[in-house]
Order: sequence, then C-alpha cells, then structure tokens
Amino acid sequence: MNADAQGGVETHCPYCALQCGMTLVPRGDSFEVAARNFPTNKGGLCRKGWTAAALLRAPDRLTTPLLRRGPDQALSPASWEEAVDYVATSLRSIQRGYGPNAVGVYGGGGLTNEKAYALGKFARAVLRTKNIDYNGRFCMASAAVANQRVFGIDRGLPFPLSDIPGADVILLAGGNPAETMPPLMQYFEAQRAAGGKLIVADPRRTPTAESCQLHLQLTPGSDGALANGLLHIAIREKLIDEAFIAARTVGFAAVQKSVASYWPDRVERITGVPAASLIQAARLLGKAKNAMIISARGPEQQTRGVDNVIALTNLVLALGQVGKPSSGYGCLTGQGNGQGGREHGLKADQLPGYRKLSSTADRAHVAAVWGMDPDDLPPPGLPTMELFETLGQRGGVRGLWVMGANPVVSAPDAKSLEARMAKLDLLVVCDLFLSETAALADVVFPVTQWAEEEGTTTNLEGRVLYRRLALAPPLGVRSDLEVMHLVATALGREQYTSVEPRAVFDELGRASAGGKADYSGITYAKIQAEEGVFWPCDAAHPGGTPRLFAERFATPDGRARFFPVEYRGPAEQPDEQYPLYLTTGRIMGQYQSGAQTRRVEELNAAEPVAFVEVHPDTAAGLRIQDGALVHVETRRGRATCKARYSRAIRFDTLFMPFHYAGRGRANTLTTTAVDPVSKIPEFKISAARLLLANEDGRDATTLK
Ligand SMILES: Nc1nc2c(c(=O)[nH]1)N[C@H]1C(S)=C(S)[C@@H](COP(=O)(O)OP(=O)(O)OC[C@H]3O[C@@H](n4cnc5c(=O)[nH]c(N)nc54)[C@H](O)[C@@H]3O)O[C@H]1N2
Ligand SMILES: Nc1nc2c(c(=O)[nH]1)N[C@H]1C(S)=C(S)[C@@H](COP(=O)(O)OP(=O)(O)OC[C@H]3O[C@@H](n4cnc5c(=O)[nH]c(N)nc54)[C@H](O)[C@@H]3O)O[C@H]1N2
Ligand code: SF4
Ligand SMILES: [Mo]
Repeated sequence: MNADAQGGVETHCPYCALQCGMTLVPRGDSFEVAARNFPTNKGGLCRKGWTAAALLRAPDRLTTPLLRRGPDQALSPASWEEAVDYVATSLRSIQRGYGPNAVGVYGGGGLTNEKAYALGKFARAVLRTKNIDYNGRFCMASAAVANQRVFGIDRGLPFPLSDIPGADVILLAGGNPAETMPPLMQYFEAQRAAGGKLIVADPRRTPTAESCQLHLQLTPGSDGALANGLLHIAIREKLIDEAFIAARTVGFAAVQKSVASYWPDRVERITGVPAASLIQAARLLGKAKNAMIISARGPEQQTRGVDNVIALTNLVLALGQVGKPSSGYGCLTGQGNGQGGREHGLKADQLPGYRKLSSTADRAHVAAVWGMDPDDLPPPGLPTMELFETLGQRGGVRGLWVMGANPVVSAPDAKSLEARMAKLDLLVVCDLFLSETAALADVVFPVTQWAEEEGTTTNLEGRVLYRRLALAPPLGVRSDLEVMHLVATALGREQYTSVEPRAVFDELGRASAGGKADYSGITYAKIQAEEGVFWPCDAAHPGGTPRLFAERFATPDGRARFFPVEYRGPAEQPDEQYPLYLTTGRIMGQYQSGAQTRRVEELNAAEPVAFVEVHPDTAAGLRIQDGALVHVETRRGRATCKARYSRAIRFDTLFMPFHYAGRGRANTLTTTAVDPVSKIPEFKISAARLLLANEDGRDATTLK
C-alpha cells in the first residue's frame, strides 16, 4: 500500500471529469474518503465522491470470469484459462469467417489514459479491426468536432478553472454543474462575489439556474437560434470587436449575413425566450470586459450539436472574447477521462495524441512506435451508432468487446440494441460488476478499479492527473491491461501489450509526441510534483500549457474560424400523438448507467427509482398526481416510472434521468437520430406522451 504521512492515499475520485482530489484513509478492512485540498476542487467533493469508497467493498463485486457455455445457458464461473481460451478461439473463428472488422471494440471514458491507449492499440494492432469507438461519442463528440473546426484543437476547457472567477459575464448553455459537478460551483460563486454575472440557458430552472442572474428557459433544441439571435443583437448594437475579428479570425462576413434574419421577435418565437431577455443577455455579454461561454450536454446532445456549439463559438469570437485570461469558449467534459480517452485512441478515426488514422504521416509515426507496418494499421472505423446498427447483422460486427461502458442502459433506443446484441456470436464485457450489458455477455472478465491500480486521467481542463494504487484488488480479479495481454497472448500477438501502467504511459508519451495532444514531457513524478500537468507538454514546454490560444489558434494559419449556422429544429418535433418534448440527463445522486452508484447504499437510498419530472399544470391536465405511476411513451417504446412534480420545468417538456435500468430506463424512449458530423445521438429531445399507468390495465405497481 502507498500511504502518505497521515496514513492516507492521495488520489482522485473515480467518477466525473472534475476528477476531484481526495484522500483514501484506511478504516478497518476498507477505506474512508477524506477531503483533499487539490487545486481544482479545493477540498470540495460531491455526495458521489464522499461515498466512493463503498465501491471498493461492494458485496456483488465480480471476482471470477463468467462464461455462457451454450446459447440457452446461464453465465457461470470459469477459470481465467478457460475464459481466455474461449474468447481467443471465438475471435479467431469470427475473423476467419467474416474478416477482421467483424470484431468491434467499445471503450469507455472512465478508463485511464493507459487503458484507453492500450485498448486502441489492442483493437488496431492485436485484433487488426478498424471498428473501435467509445461512449464519449455519446458525450463530447459535438464539442470536439466544433473545437477542432473552429480553434484547430479540442481541449474541453482551453483555460484552467481558476479563470472562471475573473469573468465578468458567463453564459452557461445546457449545463447543470450544481448537480453534475457540485464542487465546480465554488468558481461560479467566486465569480458572483467579484461582481460577475451568470446567464444559464436551460429548459429547466435547475439548481444551477437558481443561482444565476438571467435564466433563458429555452425550448429544447432551439440553442442554435438562441446563439444566432444573441449575435444578431450584438452586431446591431455594435458590441462586436472588429479589430479582433480582423486580426485573429476568418469567415465573419458570411456569419454576419447568416444571422441577419435572427431578429429578436423571430428568435423569441423559436426559443420561447422573451426578446427583452435576449437583448439583456446580448448586452451583458457584449459589454463585459471578459466574457466566457461554456456549454455542456444540453446543446451538444442534439442532431444539431456541432452547429449549436459553432453558433456559440461564432458569438464568443465576434465579441473578441478569446485568447486572454478569464474569457473564451469551453466545454465541460463529462466522464473521469472523457478527455484523455478521445485523445489516445478510443475514437474511430483517431490515433494517440490526436493523430488521424486518415493521415499517412500520422499512421507512420504511430506504427513505428507500435513496431508494425503502417499498411497493417486499419483505416478509420465506424462511429458508435453505425457500429451498433451492424451488430449481429450480415456483413456487420459479430463479436463485440466492451470495456468500461454499459450501453444497454446508456445507448439510445436501448431495447433495439439489446435485440441486436442477442444476435452476436460473441459478446465480451470487462467490468467490476455484472452490469446490465455484462448480464447479456458470453464472457465477463472481472477487472480492477480506480484505487486498485495506478494510472493517469486527464480532467476537463486538460490537466493530466495521477491516481495512486491504494489497495490490492480482490483475489481473482485482473486489470484491464492484464486481460488484454492474456487475450493477445492467446492470439499470438502479445508483443503489442503491456501489463505495466508506467510502461504504457511512457509509450503513450512517445506515440503522442509531436501530435496535438502531446504528452511526451509528462511523467508520473512530474504530475505528483506539480499537482497535474496541462497538455500539450513536450521538451520545449516542460511546464505544460494551462491556457491555449494566447497568440495563435491551432489552425494551419493560426486564425480561428467562423462558420454560418442555420437553425433547424430537432429530428423529432412534438405532434398530436406525442405532444411533449422529452429531455434526459442527470441527477446528483446517481452516475451514468448507475452500474456503480446503484450499488452504493447511501446514494441508492436517496434516489432509488426512476422518475419523470413534469410541470404540475401539465400533469393536472392529464389527471396525474405527484408520485403517481406513469407511462412515458415515444415512437421507440414505453417506460414506466413515477411522476415527480416540478415547477422548474417548462409546461411542454418532460425530464427523465437516464441512470436506471428495467422499466424506468429512459433510453427505451430516446431516438437514434444523430448529428451528421459528430454522430452524437439526440439524447436531449424526443417527442413523447405521458399517461397514467393504471388507465390501460397493463401496469404494475412495483418498479425495478
Ligand atoms: N450526478 C452526476 N454527475 C455527473 C454525471 C452523472 O451521471 N451524474 N455524468 C458526468 C458526465 S459523463 C457528463 S457528460 C456530465 C453532464 O453534465 P451536464 O451537461 O451538466 O448534465 P445533463 O443533465 O446531461 O444536461 C445538462 C442540462 O441540459 C439541459 N437541457 C436539456 N435539453 C436542452 C436543450 O435543448 N438545450 C439546452 N441548452 N439545455 C438543455 C437539461 O435540462 C440539463 O439541466 O455530468 C458528469 N457528472
Ligand atoms: N438518455 C441519455 N442517455 C445518455 C446520456 C444522456 O444525457 N441521456 N448521456 C450519455 C453520456 S454523456 C455518457 S458519458 C454515457 C455514459 O454511459 P456508460 O459509459 O455506458 O455508463 P457508465 O455507467 O459510466 O458505464 C461504465 C461501466 O464501466 C464499468 N467500469 C468502471 N470502471 C471501470 C474500469 O476501470 N474498467 C472496466 N473495464 N470497467 C469499468 C462500470 O462498472 C460500468 O458498468 O451515457 C450516455 N447516455
Ligand atoms: S464532482 Fe465529480 S469528481 Fe468531484 S466528487 Fe463529485 S463525482 Fe467525484
Ligand atoms: Mo458524458
């Protein structure tokens, strides 16, 4: 065990992208979480962080591989040898019969950089398949594309959190950090204390919106119109920064033309936000000395996700609010290592260091580090939703390897996904628990978790952090790195794997050297000494890069790009049959698919079951009482849960958290429509109807 002088192990939370510093203090045969004064969370943790040690002693932790020995048989314990052998034989037979791309890999943004890098290499060098993607596709993909197009580089926040309090005005579009990243709120509180103003755009008056000075309660899916409308007003009122536009950007003329038709009355009609509020918001932003725009999943998880973010970057660029302290556009990355995961090879089109699979030079660089012929590297693969479409289909993926995700709960139209998964020849899941996805698998490998291994994560600021090994894993459990090594060995390609996180990190440094996300100057020791290192960090910039874009953008000519964006509504609009908007998202007490937090007693006691948030006036019209059992229906299917009254939501909108499985699963309802470029699904908007569950006699009174 690695313990510091106080008898505790300094590490980071296993959950979200804030990656709060915490100390694990031994207590009996387990640990207790203690606060730690790390520069990001400054001693703060949310309820999930405080209770995270419960994960380490969860009673139903998997400790032996599980194998389904026949199609109609249940999963039952197997030895590591038998399970590895089964997987290798099955992978070989699938690839022999249907080609290398008939095996797919689906990773997770919770995996450390080391594991994410190793998984990308496992897919491309060991399995030689092009088909690898990850759950960040559901999360960060729209902002990632927009950031790359506009600024030439995708780092969630191009500035440190410590920049937030210095901003005079911040527009937070579709984020609810008071529930999703509570310790982050101290930065907004400091901003307010310094006289700053916060504007929140959200269809719900969330706890975050409660703390703001101006709440724009927009119609779901209308973000593009809102941002265009604000720019229209800023131009009309001469609040834009002509000098900045001329010196540091290209393409403004076309954008100016395109927003000409977004006059306030029209935008009020589209967004439902009063014209006076639009004008107030534009003036606040336009007159601020320093202004910031931050987005989260609200505008991003839409079929216009990329356009929505670009409309926001158009606004921030036109105001000249980029490239100086306490200004700029940033996106709040979600998962613990959502940032690092997409940098180091989990994405269908990317190699480590943000290199591109489509670039000959990039392929040559990475192939040299991996010791293979660049021609043997597969081409870019299918993004998640396209990959999921092909599962078990003719010419599609017949064997799927899932590491660090639970798509049966978290993917849209989850019932259809389950049906396709059942047609696979092989489903392998590596997890800590028998998640809903693992329960469908042919083989489940039990793996180590955060505090049982060392490794790095990259937080929402692009700060690379070190997680220490705190305790030995339960007997029978292996690390993700070991699992990949065992299977690679059985396939005769063990040379492409390593079980040692430090060795993997060193190699990642070499593979990323010279790339956009350059980690070559980062070591575990340096991270510990400096409380995290901001990438890019190479020999020439040993101190890392806390703030990007001071002198130039990462585009070839150093200028940021404007792109005209036309508002188009969501893929599915409410109609007579399905008259309400259904939006989905998060609540404080559960994390993601709930695979982890539903196993933490204290969290589950606080938020045990699924619910749908509905305005009491809307509910009254449907004769639905607060707490009644209701059906929420969309064109995909039906979920059953409790109605929860809330005056904080629009009359025309329902909200469901997506953390629950079974009958209350929100993703039974969501649409598979995706953004044409980022391929993110439209989790934030489906057309839905609400009805009392006992009206049709098909309901039950118990909820799963
Ligand atoms: N407690 C908890 N915290 C988490 C997580 C968790 O599961 N639980 N997950 C982590 C992860 S991976 C992520 S990605 C982050 C996500 O963090 P957030 O983005 O803050 O969370 P969400 O609840 O998905 O969505 C934010 C808000 O978008 C609003 N919204 C819905 N539709 C629209 C729309 O059309 N336009 C706009 N502007 N807003 C809209 C919702 O009402 C919601 O309040 O949270 C991280 N932190
Ligand atoms: N309707 C709706 N759906 C959504 C969203 C939404 O807003 N609305 N948001 C989307 C977003 S932003 C995200 S990020 C996704 C998240 O969706 P998922 O990634 O599917 O959700 P998680 O619960 O984080 O799944 C992680 C799994 O990995 C396991 N695990 C944890 N640590 C490790 C490890 O070190 N190794 C391995 N092998 N396994 C590990 C956990 O036990 C868990 O089963 O959901 C998306 N789905
Ligand atoms: S905010 Fe995120 S990182 Fe911090 S304690 Fe909560 S879940 Fe963990
Ligand atoms: Mo996410």
